[in-house]
Amino acid sequence: MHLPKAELHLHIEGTLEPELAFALAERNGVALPYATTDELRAAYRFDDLQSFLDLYYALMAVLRTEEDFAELVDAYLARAAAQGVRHAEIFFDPQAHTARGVPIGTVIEGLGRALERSEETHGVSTQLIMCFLRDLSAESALGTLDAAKPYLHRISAIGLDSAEVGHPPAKFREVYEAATALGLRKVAHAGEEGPPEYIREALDVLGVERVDHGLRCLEDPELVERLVADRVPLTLCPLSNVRLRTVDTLADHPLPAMLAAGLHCTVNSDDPAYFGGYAGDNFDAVRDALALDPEQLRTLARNSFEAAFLDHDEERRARYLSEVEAYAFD
Ligand code: ES4
Ligand code: ZN
Repeated sequence: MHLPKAELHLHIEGTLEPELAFALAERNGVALPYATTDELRAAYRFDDLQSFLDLYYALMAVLRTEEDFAELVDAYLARAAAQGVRHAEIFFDPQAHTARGVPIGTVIEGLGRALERSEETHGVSTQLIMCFLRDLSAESALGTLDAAKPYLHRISAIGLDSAEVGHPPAKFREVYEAATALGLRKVAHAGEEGPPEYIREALDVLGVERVDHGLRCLEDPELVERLVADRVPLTLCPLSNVRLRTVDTLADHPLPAMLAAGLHCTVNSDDPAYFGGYAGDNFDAVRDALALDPEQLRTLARNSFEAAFLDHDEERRARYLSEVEAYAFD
């Protein structure tokens, strides 16, 4: 729980807890199809990625103003800091907001306002990763990238998320080329529900530097060999995999086998308000269900800082890494 760690796979919209959702709904005059927070929580039972996404997009309707986005970030950072997170690279889904008539500037300035005081307020360094919804068109993604141009100083990377199957990475080749030209780093969700081929495409066609999830690489031994050889970080999300039924139970999660294979695994929370826990909760859960020993946990924490986009601040990375090495498990 308190082991220093970097969170590298976190959708800020997925940190919207029922209590905040109801408070924002009231403040903004948005009607929710649930009477109480308990009733809403009871709806958090998912069959697959799409059944989750349906609720995730519906509940975002309560996010309308800069202040809403800033409050969302502040609430997340407080929880993350309490669970040992020292650095967070945070996804957001601009198209999920602009489609509802919320301007992209409202989203980014609201998030940015809370993020710029995060080190001071929470002791967490942060970056922002702008994700494109892969079930929308490449043109929509290009338009979003264009609309984000006045705010690029706040954004370090782009990502690709939402419904994976049927929307292969190659669909977004042009978008990733344009982002590269703008000096942005690149990640993408691949191999969560989609086949190993999507992971190859994300690497070969999009040039991603980390793979978000990447779980299904295990079906392709040659791909595993390549990911190990190239030390490509995978941002795994164990509790998410259980809730979205990618794995049957946490005890069945292949994380130990992936570590043993030499894959550069990290443990993250994905959508913690929906999936039963934040970064530290994910660490505790895999420790308990998979009997990970302290050195395996330390490796996961070390991996998270090694995979972080901290190339412009290697001193900071070294400081975080030395905190990991100095950590005493009790
Ligand atoms: C997501 Cl778990 C997951 N997968 C793909 N897209 C997402 N957006 C938010 N959570
Ligand atoms: Zn995700």
